[in-house]
Amino acid sequence: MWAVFLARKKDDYLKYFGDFQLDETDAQHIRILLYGPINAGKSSFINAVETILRGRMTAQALVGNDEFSFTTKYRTHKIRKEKPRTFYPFVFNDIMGLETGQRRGICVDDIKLAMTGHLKDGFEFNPQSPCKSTNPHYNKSPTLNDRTHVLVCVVPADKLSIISDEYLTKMKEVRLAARDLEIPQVAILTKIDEACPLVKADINNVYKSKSVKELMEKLSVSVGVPLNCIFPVKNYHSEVCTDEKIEKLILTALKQMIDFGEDFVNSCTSAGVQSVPQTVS
Ligand SMILES: Nc1nc2c(ncn2[C@@H]2O[C@H](COP(=O)(O)OP(=O)(O)OP(=O)(O)O)[C@@H](O)[C@H]2O)c(=O)[nH]1
Ligand SMILES: [Mg+2]
Repeated sequence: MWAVFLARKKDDYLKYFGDFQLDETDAQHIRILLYGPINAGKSSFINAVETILRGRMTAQALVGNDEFSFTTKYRTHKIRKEKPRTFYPFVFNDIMGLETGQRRGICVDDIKLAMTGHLKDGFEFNPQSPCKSTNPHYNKSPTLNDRTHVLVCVVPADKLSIISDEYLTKMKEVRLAARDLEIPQVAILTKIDEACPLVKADINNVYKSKSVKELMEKLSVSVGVPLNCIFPVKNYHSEVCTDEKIEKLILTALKQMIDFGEDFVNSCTSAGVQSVPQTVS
């Protein structure tokens, strides 16, 4: 599978994304929501995609390295195209990270509200309690455009072997809610450079690395995402210039997200799904 995906050239991907348009659907863009433990590389992934598509280093999503989630607000990240005032027809939602323990990290209910389109941009996450319908950032009547079209589980490879059951339970709750909403799911395994010295030395070794393969299998079992929907990536984090080998892994993951999102938006449009369920269990 790897060989097939990665045989594509970076320029082929850039052309594909540059030309990509949604059919006549009830949504103007594909909305991709990233969730996962704190420090997993959610914000960095968004920055990496923007860096690649814009051809220069960017840092739209703020990146941290703390024991608390660095991202505290619900934000939609759009990516500008070369032509002024034009954007790619896909957007990313960045959210606070999950943490273990009660009242720490994002409330799982807020992730469900994000998936159903009930959160407005700028909502400040509060680990103590989820967004209430009286909050000014609560969207009372979300449309297909506001809801999540692809859910991405982001897990760091270097922490996967010590990830606690508590994290997995929270992640399972999100996953089951997404399943009930029929939202397609993808997982990305970040920080593969930190998990395997061979990969750190040369990112091309990702195809040969036994430990990356084992981590992907473990992730598949842990979060219930099929192996062919799990993508190992290394985000830009210490680099000061771009690297095509890193980029191809990220573009491969992005392509899958866009394909899944397009199918979902098309099927919602043909089924006439404009408004969304008010709650998910
Ligand atoms: N080595 C390595 N470091 C990474 C990678 N991705 C992200 N990082 C680093 O990991 C740290 C956390 O990254 P973020 O993107 O802020 O993670 P996050 O999931 O958004 O974290 P919160 O917003 O706090 O939940 C930063 O120091 C990043 O530079 C990666 O693929 N490899
Ligand atoms: Mg973040």
